[in-house]
Amino acid sequence: NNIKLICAVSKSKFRKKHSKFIQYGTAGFRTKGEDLEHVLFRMGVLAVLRSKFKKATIGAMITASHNPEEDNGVKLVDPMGEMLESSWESIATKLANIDDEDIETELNTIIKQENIDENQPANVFFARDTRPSSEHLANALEEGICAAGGNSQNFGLLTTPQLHYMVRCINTNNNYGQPTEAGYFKKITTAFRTLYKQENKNYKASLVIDAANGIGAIQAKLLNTHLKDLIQIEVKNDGTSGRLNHDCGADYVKVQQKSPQGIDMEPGTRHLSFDGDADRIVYYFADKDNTFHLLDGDKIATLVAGYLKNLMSESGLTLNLGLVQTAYANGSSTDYITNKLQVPVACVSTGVKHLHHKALEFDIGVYFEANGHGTVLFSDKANQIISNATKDTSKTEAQRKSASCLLTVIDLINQTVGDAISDMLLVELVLSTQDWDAEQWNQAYIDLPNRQLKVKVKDRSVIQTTNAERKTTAPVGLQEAIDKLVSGYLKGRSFVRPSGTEDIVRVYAEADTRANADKLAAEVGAVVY
Ligand code: NG1
Ligand code: ZN
Repeated sequence: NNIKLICAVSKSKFRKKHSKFIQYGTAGFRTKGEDLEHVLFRMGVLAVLRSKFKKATIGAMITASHNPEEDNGVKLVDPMGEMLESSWESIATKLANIDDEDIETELNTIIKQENIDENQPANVFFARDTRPSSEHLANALEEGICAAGGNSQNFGLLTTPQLHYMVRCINTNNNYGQPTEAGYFKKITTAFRTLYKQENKNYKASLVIDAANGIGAIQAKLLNTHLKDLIQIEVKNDGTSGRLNHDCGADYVKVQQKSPQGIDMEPGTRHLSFDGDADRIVYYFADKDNTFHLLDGDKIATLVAGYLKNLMSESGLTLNLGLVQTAYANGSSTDYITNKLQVPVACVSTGVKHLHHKALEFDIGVYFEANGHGTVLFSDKANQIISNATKDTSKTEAQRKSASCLLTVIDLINQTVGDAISDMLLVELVLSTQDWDAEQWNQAYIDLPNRQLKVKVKDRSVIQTTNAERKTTAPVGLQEAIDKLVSGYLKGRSFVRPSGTEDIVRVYAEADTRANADKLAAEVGAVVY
């Protein structure tokens, strides 16, 4: 049977070569690429079991996102393109860490506990980013799938959100789109072409992408072939010389608050950075005095929510639109959403799955992490109401037209997960519609100066948090110490939390001035340490 074969292949080719514990965290497994071979084999096996369990195609993406080039990772994708259900995260962690000898027993336990029908066919879609270790790890995954008796399709090099899209397509009988690279581009570029406004005064149809020397470069260049008559896209840090994520990419630009290496900022031009697997995006520009301005996930979320709210009102529709953020959202953005946009805003714990989950509570849920990971979710009800409105003869023609526009916007958005390419087209669509340049977009609100720090501690798990990570409950006295420091600053806010992806504690602080934000962050960092 399959389990005997799995154990035989595991013993002969994919033995566990180290005893480092590795956990399926918020972004799957993530560590040094060289430590992952047996994990990938085992995840191939687990993906097959998950596929049998769900009676659907499961995805597996090999990437470590914005981590350094020598790292790698893998995450499983559930049938609708969403992240793996949390209850299976611990199953994955256990299977990845047990000794070679215990695999047989463990697999039998999973099959029994989850009541998996072994005769059910299984199918796994997988893809990888451009890291040097990714191809080898993809082979290990494929051998796991194969040994477990599953079918698979290897998509080669894709962005993370593209793989999520493929999985959703296949499991919805291609109603969501064709599960191919060409199908992906066809869906989003057709929608974009329908809506994009070409004649503009302020908005200029050109932009420069920092592709973090990753997979985003390949895909952005492909996008370019579809849209070159509409918009001029220049791809920098395209992997031909620099190292992946090294002094570039969305995480670098967001945290350092400066332009990446390899980009000469021309005042006024819209620049943007993807991360290593192109599920995050941030914009930035230099003003006429050459001052750097960041347009991060918060600015994207507010731009998009404002646009959708307008379209809804122009269509004469009252749907429940909401925005989801984390504690890292700039205080000014939250004020703006609440007081100016008058859209309800929710705050949840860090990690896309929390945001995604919360956004499902709205008819239209916009979610973005400040770091640029986000998307928009349309409920079935919203889809139906918008679609009906396009044909509703009791509405004016203008209202029906706005409803059609809204319906097309849905096709532009990758609802499975944050997608740098799709988010970029959405931003470009909104800016072209408003005829705004970067400066006008930026004027919506002024970010409070803020600072993020990483603090190395002996055991980060001693820090426990509550209230969407905005307060600590342990160790004793820490929160009181932070409160005391914060009270000394105008517009001060600060929180600390253990990272889910790195062995560090993150400190965040904002205050009225740059110097004060830096000072508050340093002071809070010192009490954590
Ligand atoms: P951690 O390391 O838990 O802070 C980081 C990001 C998350 C999310 C995950 C997954 C920040 C502050 N944190 O998590 O938002 O993107 O990585 O990639 O940006
Ligand atoms: Zn990423």
